[in-house]
This record gives sequence, C-alpha cells and structure tokens, in this order.
Amino acid sequence: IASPPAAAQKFEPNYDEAKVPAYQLPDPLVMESGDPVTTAEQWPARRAEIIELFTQHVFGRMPEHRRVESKVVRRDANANDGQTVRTELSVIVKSPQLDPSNPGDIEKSIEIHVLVDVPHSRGAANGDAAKPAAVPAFLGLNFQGNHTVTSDPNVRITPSWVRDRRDDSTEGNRAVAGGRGVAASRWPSEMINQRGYALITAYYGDIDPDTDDGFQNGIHGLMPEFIASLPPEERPGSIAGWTYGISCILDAIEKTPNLGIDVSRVGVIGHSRLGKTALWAGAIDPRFALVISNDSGCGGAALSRRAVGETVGRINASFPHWFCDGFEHYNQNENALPVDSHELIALAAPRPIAVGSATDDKWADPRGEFLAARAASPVYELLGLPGLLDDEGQTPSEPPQPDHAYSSGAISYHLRAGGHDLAKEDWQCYLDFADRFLQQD
Ligand code: GTR
Repeated sequence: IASPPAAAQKFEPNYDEAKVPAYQLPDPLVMESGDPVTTAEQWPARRAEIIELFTQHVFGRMPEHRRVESKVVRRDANANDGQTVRTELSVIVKSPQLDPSNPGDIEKSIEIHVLVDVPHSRGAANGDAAKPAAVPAFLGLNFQGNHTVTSDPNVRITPSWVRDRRDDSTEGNRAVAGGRGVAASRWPSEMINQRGYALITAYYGDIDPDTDDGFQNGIHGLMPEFIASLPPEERPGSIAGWTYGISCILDAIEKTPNLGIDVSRVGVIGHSRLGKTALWAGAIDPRFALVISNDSGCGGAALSRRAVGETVGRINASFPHWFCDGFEHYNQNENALPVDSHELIALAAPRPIAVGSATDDKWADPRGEFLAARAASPVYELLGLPGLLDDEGQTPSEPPQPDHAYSSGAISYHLRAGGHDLAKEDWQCYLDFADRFLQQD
C-alpha cells in the first residue's frame, strides 16, 4: 500500500490523550501459535519470532555474514588535554558474499572512519606496561561526522555525503572544517572518559547516506545480489543498513589489539533516528551489553499504536528509505502491525536497557516511550529480573517527574526537561545506569 506523497497529505499530529485510539498491544509472551511463554527456557524461541517479525514488517533483512578489516590510522595519547587516548580507525566493510563460481562478481567495499576515545589513565591504549584493565564503552553513530564531535583539528573530516546545512559546517553536500566541534555537546567524551568509559563513534553517512537514493550507495551497494534475492517488501532500509554498520564497527573493535576496550562491556547508544537504529542493533547483536535509546520516537521506543505525534504513515511518507516497504502496510493501520515498540525494547532482555525522552519532544511521544518501556517489563520478570520500577520499587503508573529517572530495575526510563537532543543530562542518566552493570570496581 503506497502512501500518498508527503506534500499531498495534510498531516495533523495528535497530542490529545483523549484522542488516542483504542488499542491492544501484542503480547511479547505469547507465541504466534497462541501458546503462552511461561518459562525462561521458552523465551529464546519467542525472541527469535519477534526478531523475524521486525525484520519482515519494519526494518528489512540484512545478511547474517560480515566481512570487516580494521586498521589504526592515527593515535594521539594526549587528546582532551592529556586525559584521553584518541585512536582513529579505518574500518573497511566488504561485500558479504561473493559467488566464487562467477568471476564477474566484483568485490566492493566501503570505509567507515571510527573515533575511539579511551580514558588515558585506565585503558591499555596508553601503552602502560602494567596494562591496566580495559574499560567498558559506549558505541554510537553521529549525525554530522567525527570531526563535529570534538574541536580537535586532527580528526579526519568525513568525505561522505552530508546533508547541506546551509551554514559554515557544509559546502553543498560536503563536510568542511567549519563544522569542527559543532556536535560536541552531544558527545561529551571528557565526561564519559572521566567516568571510566570509552566513547566509540562514527558518522552514520559513512555507512549509508541518509537520502532516498534507491540504495545504490553505501552499505546496500555492497550487496545488490543479496538485496535482489529478497521479497521486495523485506528489502532493508537505511536503519537496517546503519545497524549492520554498527555490528561491523564492533567487529573492528574486537579485532584491533591494544585499544583498551573490554568488548564484553560495550553499550550501544543512539539519538532520534539513530536511537531507532540503536534499539535494533541491540536487539539483533547480542554482544551489546547495554542498549540506550534517546528520543527515538516513532519506529523506535514510542508505541506505534498510540499514533501520537509522528505516525507510521507520516514517517513512511517523509522518510521512505528508513524502513522496509512492508512497514507501509501499517500506514494509518497501526493495529494490524504484528509487533510494537515494547517488544523492540524487550529484545534487549536480559541485558539492561535505558529509554530517554524529553518533555518538549512531543513529536517523539514521550508518554508512548514510557508506556513501551513499562510494557517490556514482563519479559524481564520472566527472566528473573526487575523491569521498570519507580522509586518505591513498584511498577510505575505514570512517567517520572521531569529530570528524574526510574532506574532501579533492568529497564531505565527518564524524562529530561527540554527539547529533542542528546544532552549532558541524558548522558548523566545513562552513565549512572551503566555504572550498575558495566563497571567492575
Ligand atoms: C525527524 C523524524 C524523527 C526523528 C528525527 C531525527 O524529522 O521525524 O523520526 O528521527 O527526525 O532523527 O532527528
């Protein structure tokens, strides 16, 4: 079902709770066959079903296989005034499958540049003979290039396509030096390092350009045969592509010696469309020890069935390349969707997950994100862990007050006062939550 073009559609977002349609959420603890899931042993089979449903109906399918090479291109042991060991990696992602019987098959590759900031005093990357213990890390894609997360003049400027921002940070669709540091507030690497964590970040456009290019470029361009072999509705969108890239980055981190990162303690984080991406990455890549969704909204942590703010129909009209075409069946038809966002959150179980919203970010439906986080709790409880708990250790009936987190369970939810952003206050919540699970001392 194709939606009318965005311009032809007059969209009035609903923000009135009284007008939220009646809905029933799919039960994460009932198999597609109707059989209930009552023991922890039965969860993996249900989990696999939910992953398959999100693959077919929301994000599309990517290959299981990845081929990744990684090389250190720069190391600076004195970044952030000596507090940080900064490493830049060149990560080459190759076509996942070549047909050896077809000599015409040409191997293609893309390059993702990865910035790795490890606290100087902690990581093995400082070359300390005593080899201090490797640190846990946060891995997140950024929106404008690694050179925008820090004012360090040595960080490479991405040569990939960027959105023309019509300011000093871009010239047409090219990133330029004027953008250095413009996104630093979203990536407070000094603060993250001071708390004993590394930061791993890469530009999402190095993986797949955020334009509707018919999937000729970026990661999809590496695998035309694979994509052509899929049912058209399951062809992967950009979110699936960015997610695949995130797993490739973790492969590269695993392969690179002496980075000073403990790969068994890496959390995946993302904001907005990259928050949707972080949720899906955490769901399908079990190596992530923590999952963080910041203001991810529609197609992310917000319940689609509420249709508050941005809706499935609206997001598919504005961003037709983000999801698979199968998702369009649910335009103005959210109740027919066989999954909803509480199940995307529950796919992290038993690993901890944090969902962050902001009071003024109504478009992303903060209340819908809270309700989804809460509705993921039964899966955690089945696995013997507390889900979302309020300050009294009870299931909360209402979201927390602004600038307060409900974070004593394995699901954390906080509501920052302010607008759509990944702010220092959000990081403080995520760092506090991560301390409970990822720090060993
Ligand atoms: C908006 C979009 C949201 C969110 C946001 C972002 O335009 O409607 O779903 O993803 O972009 O990524 O900043």
